Amino acid sequence: MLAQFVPDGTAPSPIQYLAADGALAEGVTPSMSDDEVRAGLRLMMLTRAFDTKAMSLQRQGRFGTFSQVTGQEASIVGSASALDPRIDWVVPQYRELPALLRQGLPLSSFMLYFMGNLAGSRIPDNVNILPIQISLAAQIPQAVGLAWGLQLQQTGGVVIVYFGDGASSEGDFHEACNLAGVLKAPVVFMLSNNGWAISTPRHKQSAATSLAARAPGYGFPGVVVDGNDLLAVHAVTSEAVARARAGEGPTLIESVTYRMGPHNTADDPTRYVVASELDAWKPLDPIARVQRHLTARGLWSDDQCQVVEAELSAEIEEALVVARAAPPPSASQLFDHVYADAPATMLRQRAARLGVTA
Ligand SMILES: Cc1ncc(C[n+]2csc(CCOP(=O)(O)OP(=O)(O)O)c2C)c(N)n1
Repeated sequence: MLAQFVPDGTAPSPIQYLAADGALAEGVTPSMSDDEVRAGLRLMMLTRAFDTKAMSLQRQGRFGTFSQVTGQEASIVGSASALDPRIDWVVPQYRELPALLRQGLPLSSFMLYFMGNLAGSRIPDNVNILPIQISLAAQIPQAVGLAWGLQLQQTGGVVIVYFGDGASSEGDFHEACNLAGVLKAPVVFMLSNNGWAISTPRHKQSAATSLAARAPGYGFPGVVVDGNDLLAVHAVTSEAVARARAGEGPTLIESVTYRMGPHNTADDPTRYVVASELDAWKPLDPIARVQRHLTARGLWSDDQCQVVEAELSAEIEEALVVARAAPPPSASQLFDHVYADAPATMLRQRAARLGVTA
């Protein structure tokens, strides 16, 4: 597969294992067992169901601004499933819920974050993730620093850092790639090219024909994968993780996928996405593709689908009960953890808010 890594600036066809109808490409051996594929499908379905729930909670005023994953489930689940959560780390942007869950974050914790409860920002011990990052690309140099640390400590761990095509225009991305290449840091750069950065289309984001083609300029390989193909994403990421673990350094994966929903709950994509574009991507839905693949092999059915959907719905409701039972955030939390030594202006604001003297 490494032979397909981009050697120059041309845009190669994305690596694909599963056709849109779910058929496995000839001569291809999946890197996931059937059980792993079923677990991956379940996690993708959970993510899709949660997107619907989160949108409804946001509309009821119970959730803050939330970015849905819809359309990108295979890209995130396929890549995260290539990790060993005991030693590997996930450094997210803000659209990677299933990767956080696979690393061990409870769904209720994730909910608390969007409920504005500080407890949702407390990552449990032994869950190898960094916090959600809203400031675009700021997480990428941090991921390289983390990978460097793991390299120095010789843990054998690998870091995967997620970001979008928009974030890949930031200086932080390029500086991080440069340092990672020099250090041969054990990091996988997972670039989710979902077609849009809010309302900026991919063709206005960069004149480069392939975003993965930037990697050789930093001294490591880049690869383009069909991001709506669970098996292909898993295979490509597994290879990149194996390279990193073996001391061979970083890989840039450009996962070509599509954001099928709004940028977030505050966005209305009908103002800038033509309906025909979304229609063209619908038959490429990553969840339906895996379901078709498993159905053709006698490993999935409509009945099973209904059972799993009911289980996932119950799982989400249970997590919501746990999140709602958490003590509500106190007003003083607004001021905690902002500065080690609070400046006078903030102390005054704190006193005014809490009704005490500064
Ligand atoms: C440094 C910075 N600049 C601008 C923004 C505003 N902003 C939030 S999301 C976004 C688009 C990000 O697109 P992309 O990186 O492709 O990720 P996607 O949301 O499509 O997954 C922008 C411009 C920000 N959060 N941080």
